[in-house]
Amino acid sequence: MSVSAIHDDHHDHGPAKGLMRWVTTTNHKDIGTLYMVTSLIMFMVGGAMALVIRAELFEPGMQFVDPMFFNSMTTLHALIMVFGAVMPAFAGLANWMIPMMIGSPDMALPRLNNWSFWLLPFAALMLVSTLFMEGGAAAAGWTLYPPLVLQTGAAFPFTIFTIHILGVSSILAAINIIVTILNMRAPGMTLMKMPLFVWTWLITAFLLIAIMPVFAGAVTMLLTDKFFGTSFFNAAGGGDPVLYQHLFWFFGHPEVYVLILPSFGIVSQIIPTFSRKPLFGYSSMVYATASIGFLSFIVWAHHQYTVGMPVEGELYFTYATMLIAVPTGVKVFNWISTMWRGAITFESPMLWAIAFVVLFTMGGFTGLMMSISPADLQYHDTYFIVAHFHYVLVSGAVFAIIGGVYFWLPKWTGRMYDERLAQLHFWLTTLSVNLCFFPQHFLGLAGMPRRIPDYALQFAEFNAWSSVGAFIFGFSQLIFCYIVIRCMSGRGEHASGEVWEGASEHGLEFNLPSPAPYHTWETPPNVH
Ligand code: CU1
Repeated sequence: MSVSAIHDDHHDHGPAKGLMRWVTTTNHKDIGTLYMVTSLIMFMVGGAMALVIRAELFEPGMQFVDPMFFNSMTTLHALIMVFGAVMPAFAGLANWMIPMMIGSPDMALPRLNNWSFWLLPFAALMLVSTLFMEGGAAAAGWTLYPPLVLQTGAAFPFTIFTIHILGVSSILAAINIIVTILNMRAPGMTLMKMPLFVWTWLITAFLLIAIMPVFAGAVTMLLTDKFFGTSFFNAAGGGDPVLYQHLFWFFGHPEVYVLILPSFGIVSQIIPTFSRKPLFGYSSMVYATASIGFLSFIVWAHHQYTVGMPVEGELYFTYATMLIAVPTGVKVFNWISTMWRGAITFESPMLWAIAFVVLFTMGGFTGLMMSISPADLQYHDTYFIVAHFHYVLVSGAVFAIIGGVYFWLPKWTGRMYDERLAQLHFWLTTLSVNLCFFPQHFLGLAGMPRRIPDYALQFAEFNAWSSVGAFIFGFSQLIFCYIVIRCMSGRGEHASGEVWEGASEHGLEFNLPSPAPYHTWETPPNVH
């Protein structure tokens, strides 16, 4: 093809318009937006399911739903929040921010990028559609343990197919992120100059590539046990259901770090900006993230203390798990040291970041309690576990994501969000998240099991408080939706080119060589 033919071809078609622009886009900012919007929608869908759960648990007895539907809600709430809300939000932030943070014109593999996004909404739709299949969703909890999961109905193979598609999507995105970071950095952008968000995502991407195939393998073994006569997890055929737990948690424990490491990165961008100081202990942050990533692979059986493993195993997994508190502590101290004697201001992104540090640390402490195997016999499968992981994932991961959205939304949309509404959103959310999840610690310690639609009378009061908190939390997010939609639809004050001016030389841009494309927020001209 001659040069003029290429030119003519370009001239005839031009860039796609309307819906086709979004379907065919290979632009990292468009794909980032698609991921973020999908994440917000799934956050609201998964949140609605949480409210069904909390409505049923508002008082003892069965009021609104039958037990099987309740089980479907707990299962789908978890799968949707993990795979449909939090992971896509991180992928969206990665798409928007990583190329600009490392001075690259786009992701390294733009068409693969399009494909890894578009797998997601279809997988998410199929997952939600299992609710309407005969027998309801595969209601065995998000961990899909056999033998229970093998008793679920028509939804079972569809749920597994959904997991395969989500896994392919995650692996492709992870490959793209690694290739981009390793090959597309601007001259002078050495690895140890990269903003922390880029570092945390690089390590997260390696975790994803290592664990998703394990999960895919484990659920495929479930599938063959049910439909092709194998007995991997069937004791009657020489298998062992505990084998599934080992496979699942070899995936599942690193997976929870996939859900938190990018949050560490976001918070490490926000805190220096609003403290007007460089991040304290940059290299120790990088090594701490890498240590957490490594340790996440060798602690999985702390989820299985009650299966009757040898005492040596319990000791090993207890000590190995406790070791993770060391690099995590390094991070928390680094964030505090960054704020120490800084000229701190409390705009919304900073409020979310500070709340993250406080509340995530509390979730970390309860995690430390659960790591002690003899004590865990008491906590196992109780609401204490539910309280723990919601502190880590809601006031941890979700808070960091929301903080990141407030931090970067003005840069993405060119509009400043409404700071007063955003402060209202922050305080309503922070108070209600604690009202919702703090009493669940007491419920768990008093012996209330998780994943049940009804409970004994003595648990009534804390459950009522928890449900009130959940509803305030849920409805407060409508404020967030309004704020985001307002900026996206081009209403509100114009944001300046240097949104967090004064702060910015010391914040996220402190490492960029100049002139950095990041400052202008324009896609460099060679892209389109
Ligand atoms: Cu774990």
